[in-house]
Amino acid sequence: MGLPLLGQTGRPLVFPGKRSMLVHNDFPEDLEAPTESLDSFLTPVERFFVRQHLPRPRVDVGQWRLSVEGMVSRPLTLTLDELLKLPQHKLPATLECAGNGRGYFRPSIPGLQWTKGAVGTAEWGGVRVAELLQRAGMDGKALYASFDGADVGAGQTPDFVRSVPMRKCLDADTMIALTMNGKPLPEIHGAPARLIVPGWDGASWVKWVTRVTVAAEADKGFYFATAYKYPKLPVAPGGAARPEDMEVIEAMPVKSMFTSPGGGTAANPARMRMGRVPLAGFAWGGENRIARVEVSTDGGARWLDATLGKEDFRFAWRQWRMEWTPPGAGYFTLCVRATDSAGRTQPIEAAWNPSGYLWNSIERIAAVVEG
Ligand SMILES: Nc1nc2c(c(=O)[nH]1)N[C@H]1C(S)=C(S)[C@@H](COP(=O)(O)O)O[C@H]1N2
Ligand SMILES: [Mo]
Repeated sequence: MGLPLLGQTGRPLVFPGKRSMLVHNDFPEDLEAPTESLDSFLTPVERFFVRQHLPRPRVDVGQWRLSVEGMVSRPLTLTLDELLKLPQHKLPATLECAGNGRGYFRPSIPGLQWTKGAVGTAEWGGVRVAELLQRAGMDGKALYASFDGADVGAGQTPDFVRSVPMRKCLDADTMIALTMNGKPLPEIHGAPARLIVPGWDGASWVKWVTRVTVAAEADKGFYFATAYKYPKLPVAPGGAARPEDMEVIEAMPVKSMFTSPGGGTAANPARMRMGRVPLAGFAWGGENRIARVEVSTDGGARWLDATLGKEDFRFAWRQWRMEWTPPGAGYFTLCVRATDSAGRTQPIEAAWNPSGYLWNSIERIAAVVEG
């Protein structure tokens, strides 16, 4: 989509630890991974997308504290060292922005024009939220925990606070992560601590967390009460939905992508030589495992099962592969679609919605085989 690559915008761009990302915004940083760089089960930090609404806060880890307050009998204030001494949990999980793919909706929708790379998978390590709530003596009548990060509202942009319903907070895989791919969480991904809400929209994964507030109600601020909502009834493309018909996005839908070949639009098809062509990519299904991935090399007329990768975790994407020998030179439309363990599969065309969330159309890319 003609975005500048890191370092190609004519001025020095310094994004700590990042390499060759598509730059949607440089301040605050919104960076997307080129699809062909997402070729490993765990996404290296240097290729992991970045999304933030507000300028990245400066966090002094010595001064930083995590408080657990609200409907609790023993409010907690923990240092990073204290958190590191609590039982640690580890989990590979896929993180995707609800707006990933917004750039493909027609009519187009204002907001970041993400293509396919606002997604990645890391191994997250840290302390279970349930462990913290239990230590704090949570009131059994609480229905939500709200998570606030060290970033603060700026200008017209309000503070970023997100609530998570108690049933998901108490899930053994919901955690405050202190590590990403085995190393301390990088600053740009929320150091020293961020929330991991496996299978759910990235907006819930609050970075630079400083405060957990246990409550009977959800937060009433913009980022929970208004943003990141999806219409419960279908909306005609370009239409509107009544606010009372909007629901908070929780678990993500089923989706798949190609990482090999990368790119591949009709105007700029992926190019390859005759012979054996490795096709590969990922499929993921929110809170569900991937049951099946099918690939078509003729625009969807005939589908064949892809081979699924050995890494099979409930909340992480599943790699798929297929070797293709093109029947001859020419132009091909390559497609991939996934089905998850709940039997959900991808639509031909993702439902248009006013904020452009949850784009998960059957993936279609263009390839030219040279004779
Ligand atoms: N404190 C804070 N946390 C945040 C955000 C933010 O703006 N502020 N953005 C959220 C959104 S919308 C997404 S998609 C993920 C992106 O996480 P990443 O930058 O580590 O990839 O962070 C989430 N956590
Ligand atoms: Mo997001």
